[in-house]
Amino acid sequence: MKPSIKILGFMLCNCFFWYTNNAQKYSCVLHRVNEVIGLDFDTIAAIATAPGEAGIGIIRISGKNAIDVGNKIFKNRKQLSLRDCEERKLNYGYIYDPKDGKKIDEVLMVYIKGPYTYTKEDIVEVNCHGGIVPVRKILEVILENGARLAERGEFTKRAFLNGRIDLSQAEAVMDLISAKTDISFNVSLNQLEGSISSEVKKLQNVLLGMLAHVEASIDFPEDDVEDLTYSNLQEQGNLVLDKINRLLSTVYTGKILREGLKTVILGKPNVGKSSLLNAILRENRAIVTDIPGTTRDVIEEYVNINGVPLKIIDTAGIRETEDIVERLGVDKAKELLNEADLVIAVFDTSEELSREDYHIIDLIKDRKTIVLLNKSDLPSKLNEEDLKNYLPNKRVISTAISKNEGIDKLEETLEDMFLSSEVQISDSTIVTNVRHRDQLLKAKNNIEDALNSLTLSMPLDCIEVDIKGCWENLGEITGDTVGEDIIDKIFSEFCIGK
Ligand SMILES: Nc1nc2c(ncn2[C@@H]2O[C@H](COP(=O)(O)OP(=O)(O)OP(=O)(O)O)[C@@H](O)[C@H]2O)c(=O)[nH]1
Ligand SMILES: [Mg+2]
Repeated sequence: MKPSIKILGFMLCNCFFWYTNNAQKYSCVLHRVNEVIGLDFDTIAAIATAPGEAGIGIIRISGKNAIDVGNKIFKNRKQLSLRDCEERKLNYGYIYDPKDGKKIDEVLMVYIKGPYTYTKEDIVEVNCHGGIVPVRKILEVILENGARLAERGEFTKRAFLNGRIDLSQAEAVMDLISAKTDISFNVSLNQLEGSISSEVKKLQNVLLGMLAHVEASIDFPEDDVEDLTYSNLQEQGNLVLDKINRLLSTVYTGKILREGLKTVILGKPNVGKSSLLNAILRENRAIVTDIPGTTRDVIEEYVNINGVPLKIIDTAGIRETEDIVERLGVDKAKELLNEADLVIAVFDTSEELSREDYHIIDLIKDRKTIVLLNKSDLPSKLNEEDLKNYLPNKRVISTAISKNEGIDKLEETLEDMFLSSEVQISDSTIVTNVRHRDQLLKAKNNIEDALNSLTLSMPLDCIEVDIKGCWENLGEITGDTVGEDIIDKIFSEFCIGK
C-alpha cells in the first residue's frame, strides 16, 4: 500500500525539524541565522596583494561601513567623494588623510554594494601604487577611519558565513592560490565551483530521505508504509556507501596533486642518480663526482614535469659500507623506498650486474618502478635480457644522462603513467583535502554500521543513530555541521587579505 498523504507530510515535517534542531548545534549555522535576521559583522580591511615592490597594490575593505570609510578618505578630480561616484566602476582620484587633509597617493577606487560581492557585504577596493610604503600608509588611514585589520582568511570566512560558498569551496580558494601545477589548479577550480559540495549534498539528501522513512516508521508502526522496509533502506544505504567509496578512491590521486608524486631515485653508487636529479631539475643541485659514495644524505626537490607534480628524491648509493655516515644514508634510502609512489632504479650498463644490483632488483621487484639503463654511451657489459627477466613488466628506458640523452623519454613515460590508469586523475571530483578524507572515512564507518544493523534486523532507532552520524560527517565537509573551532582553524591557515 502507498503511504498516505498524512504520513508523507509528517515525514517531511519530521525531517525538517530534525535538520533544524541539529543545525542549531552548530555555530556556523547560527552565524547564517544571525545574518538573515540582520546582525551584521563589523568592517574589516587588509592588503590583498603580496608585499613588496609591484606595479599596483590593492587594499580591500568589507563590511557595513566599507563605503563610509572609503567616502572619508577619497576624492576624485572633481572633488566628489566615493559615494557620489559611480558604483562598480574604477574611479580615478586621491586618498587623503582626513586628520590633516594631506594627499597620500593617486589611486583608482571602486565600491560594490552587497550582496553581489566576494563577501556578500559592501566592498571597497583601492588600487594604489605597489610598494610597501603607499600600501601601508593607505591601510593605516583606513584603519583610523572605521575599519579593523582583517584576520587571516577573514574575507573568505565571511563569504562562507554569509552563505555565498560552503566550507569545501572556501578551502578550494586556498588550494587555488597555492596550486603548483595546472592539474592541481584545475582540480581546485572544480572544487571552488562546487564539485565536492554537490556530490556530498546529493548523498546528504539520500540520507535525509532515509531518516524521514525511519522516523515515519517509528512514529507510525501500525501503518503499512511499504517504502519503509529494511530492504529499501539497505538499497539506499548501499548507494551511499558506493558513492563514498568512489570519492575515497580518488584520495591517492588527491595526495599526489597536493604533495607531488613521491619519486625515489635508487641504485648502487656511481650509476648516475645525482646526475639524473640535476638533469630533471635542469640545475646542478646535487654534487656529481666519479667517486662512488658521493651522495650520503637525501636530497628532495619539487619539480613539475609536463604538468605532473613530482617530489623527487636523490639517495645514497645502495651498498654495504663500513662508513657510518654513508651507512645511515643507505638505511635512509631503503626507508624512503617504503613510502615511495614511484621508484626510478638506475643501472650502469658499462658494468656487469653486481651483487649490489641484485640486491636492488630484490628491493624493487614488487614496486612501481621505471628502470633506467644508464651510461648507454659507453660500451655495454650489462646483460639487458637478464635484467629484464629479473624485472618483468617494468618500463625500461635507455639513457646517457651525462649527455642528456633519454631524459625526454623518461619525462614522457612519467606523464604517460600519471595520465594513464597507473596513476589516475581523469575524475574531475578528486578529494585533495585531508579533512575531507577523514570525514568521508567516518561517514563510511557510520553507513557500514547502519547496513550491518539492517542485515541483523536491529531496531530502527539504533539504525537511525548511524544514519544521522553519516549525515553529520558529510555535513562537516560542506560546513553545515561543523563547529566554530574547526572553522577558525581552517581560516587561520589562509593568507591575510584573502
Ligand atoms: N659516461 C657516462 N657517465 C655518466 C653518465 N651519467 C653519469 N655519469 C658519470 O658517472 C659518475 C657518477 O655520477 P653520479 O651522478 O654522481 O652518480 P650517483 O649514482 O649519484 O653516485 P653516488 O652518489 O656515489 O651514489 C659521474 O662522473 C658522472 O659524470 C652517463 O650517462 N654516461
Ligand atoms: Mg649521488
